[in-house]
Amino acid sequence: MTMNVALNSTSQWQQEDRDHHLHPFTDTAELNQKGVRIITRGQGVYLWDSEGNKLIDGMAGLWCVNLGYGRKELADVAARQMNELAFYNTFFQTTNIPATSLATLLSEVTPDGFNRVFYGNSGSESNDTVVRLIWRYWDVREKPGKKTIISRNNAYHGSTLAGASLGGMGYMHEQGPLPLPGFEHIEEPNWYVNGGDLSPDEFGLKAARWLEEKILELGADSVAAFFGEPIQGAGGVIVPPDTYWPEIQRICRKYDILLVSDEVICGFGRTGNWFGCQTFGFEPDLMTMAKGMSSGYIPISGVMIHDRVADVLEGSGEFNHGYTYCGHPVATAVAHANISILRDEAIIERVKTDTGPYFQEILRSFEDHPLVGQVRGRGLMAAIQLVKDKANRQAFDDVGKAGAMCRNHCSDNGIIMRATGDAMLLSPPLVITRPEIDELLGSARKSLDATARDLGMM
Ligand code: PXG
Repeated sequence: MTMNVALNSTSQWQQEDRDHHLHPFTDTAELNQKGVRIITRGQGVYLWDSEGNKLIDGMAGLWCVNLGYGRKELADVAARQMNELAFYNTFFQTTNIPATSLATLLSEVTPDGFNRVFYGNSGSESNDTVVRLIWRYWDVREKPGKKTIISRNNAYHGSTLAGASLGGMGYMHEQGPLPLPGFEHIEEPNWYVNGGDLSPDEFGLKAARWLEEKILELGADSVAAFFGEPIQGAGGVIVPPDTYWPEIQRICRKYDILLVSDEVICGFGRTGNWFGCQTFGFEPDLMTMAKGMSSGYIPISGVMIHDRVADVLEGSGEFNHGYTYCGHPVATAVAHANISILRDEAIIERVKTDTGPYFQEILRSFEDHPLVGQVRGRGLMAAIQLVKDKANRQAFDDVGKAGAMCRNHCSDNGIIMRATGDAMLLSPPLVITRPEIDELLGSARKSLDATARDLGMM
């Protein structure tokens, strides 16, 4: 490899990227024709690109930069830890101080009964770990037939083989053979699309009972766990009705099925509580977390294991699973600093009582817009659903076109909003202030207007 030290312009960096870099979930030919955008700097809720454009990051990177960009404390902690002890493994009866300190802190900020963590490096990896833990759990409980895991259509649980199998994304399964055997799916609790004339609460109960129907179809003796995000993020911020999760929990307990909350997006304050399961009033047996755990400053993830599961596994011999970087000292030190700041600066309380309600209230006012069928969300995550005919909740025929148009207008207006089909998604850093929310949502509204004009709807 040769390094071209003379590289100094956007077009040169784009050429290098074109020649040598394959991007995730990307049509390479299309990107290479267009040229990639190069992000060079971040501070607070703002990003700058290599052309000097300033953007408000309405997506917190990829649902992860909860603390915002440029927190020097985190960089200092990483540098200090790299100098002290850059790496040592946690396999052979050794540990390191940041890994144990973080484990202790996690037991304090997670709901009661969660006292043990198993570390990983990404949400996908930790979801693989959960699958291994669940299979092991039922073997130890001498119910080895309980192996099937149920999750939902349109869920996103990662991109490894287990993650993609747990997920309910048809376009990922198509490039399989996926899902792997033993992964089953039920319909998502999407009231706007499937609720018909039912009230949200009635629909929530109906959607939860699809789980019971599936369990009865498969036989409870074969079902190990149900797996879900409190709010489906990548699927389009699908907020379940309030009746949904308590009923799911009742069904899981009735049939002796483990309940897993994938907190990779909802965890660490996104919905206004530390964890999404607290916002929706349920008590899972296992939780996966990543993203906000380090605010994206460094890769790290974890599985929190409730005492009722951990106590069964403990004393059952060796669990033959682990990654080189489980409990990596630099990653755990940075995560510890991040979580300490979230707690000490009461950032999550502010999302719950101040910025979250303010953000949601302004967004709800967008429902008067000709292009907007529904606004949904909790805390600092939301979706603006674009529709062709709002009176009849009718989607556009060419799904994704309006969303892509709106996303491009957002970029022209200095904000980053992500489009999932025709749902515009928002998930800004949790440190966003009221004036910054005004700026973000003012530009979002302008972008909706421009899209509606393009479509001849305004
Ligand atoms: N669970 C959930 C709920 C996620 O959102 C993962 C697991 C996997 O995490 P890793 O760290 O392995 O990526 C995720 C990731 C999008 C988008 O387009 C969302 C994710 C990843 C990439 C793109 O919204 N979420």
